[in-house]
Amino acid sequence: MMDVKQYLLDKIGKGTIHMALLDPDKQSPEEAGKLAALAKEAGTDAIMIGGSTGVTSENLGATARAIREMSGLPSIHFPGGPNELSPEVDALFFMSLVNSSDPAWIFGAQAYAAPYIKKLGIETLSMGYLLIEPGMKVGEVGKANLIKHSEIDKAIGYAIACEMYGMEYVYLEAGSGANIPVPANMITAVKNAISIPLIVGGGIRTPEAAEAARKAGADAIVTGTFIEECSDLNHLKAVVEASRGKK
Ligand code: 1GP
Repeated sequence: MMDVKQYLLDKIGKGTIHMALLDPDKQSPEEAGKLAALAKEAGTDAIMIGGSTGVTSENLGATARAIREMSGLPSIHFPGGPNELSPEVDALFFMSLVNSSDPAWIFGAQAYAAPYIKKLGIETLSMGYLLIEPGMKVGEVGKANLIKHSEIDKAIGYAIACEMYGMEYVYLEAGSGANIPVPANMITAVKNAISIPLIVGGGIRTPEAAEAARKAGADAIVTGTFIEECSDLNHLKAVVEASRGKK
């Protein structure tokens, strides 16, 4: 069984990594496997699996299996709620939407799912999930008190609190399909305030945006929509390569 935590730490120790997010509701497991293989060829380090709606234990498990068989990359479940779980994934982000206005998204869903996750023996990677404007669908569904681009101190406060709680990662999320990714100055300020790895995602779909997030200090860059829409290996490579390496 794969130790995903160690795998990620080893990779992040060498530079920023790239993770491709696939939504199991948006394509067949076979197509997801093909996309994962393409992403692997482009240099991606891991595949995240998740979506806000339409994810079931069945499509999640079948997608994770196809990713493993067709790309060999680790799959990390990025849950949209407590009712989708599969032992087929290599790890799960055990996450709290820390700036939600609804306790269910902060600790309720987690308390509900935790016994099942334990029973299934899934490796957990604890993560503080912080929603930045515009937040998109996950901002609405998660009832987030979105952090504005000008509210750097607020983002820092949440991130330090996540680290003090013992969380292993902080994720600055602009929301899938965001027209503006998390700004570089916010990434840098948060990165400088914490010593745990910083994940950044939402709205990153060009080499320039990926490079800006990496140079600002992101330890991991997530792209979702872009991977699903990109069939051109060269463009995929350009974004993945701009994401990875020295900060
Ligand atoms: C969403 O941050 C991720 O959770 C990815 O966003 O789909 O905009 O790449 P995009």
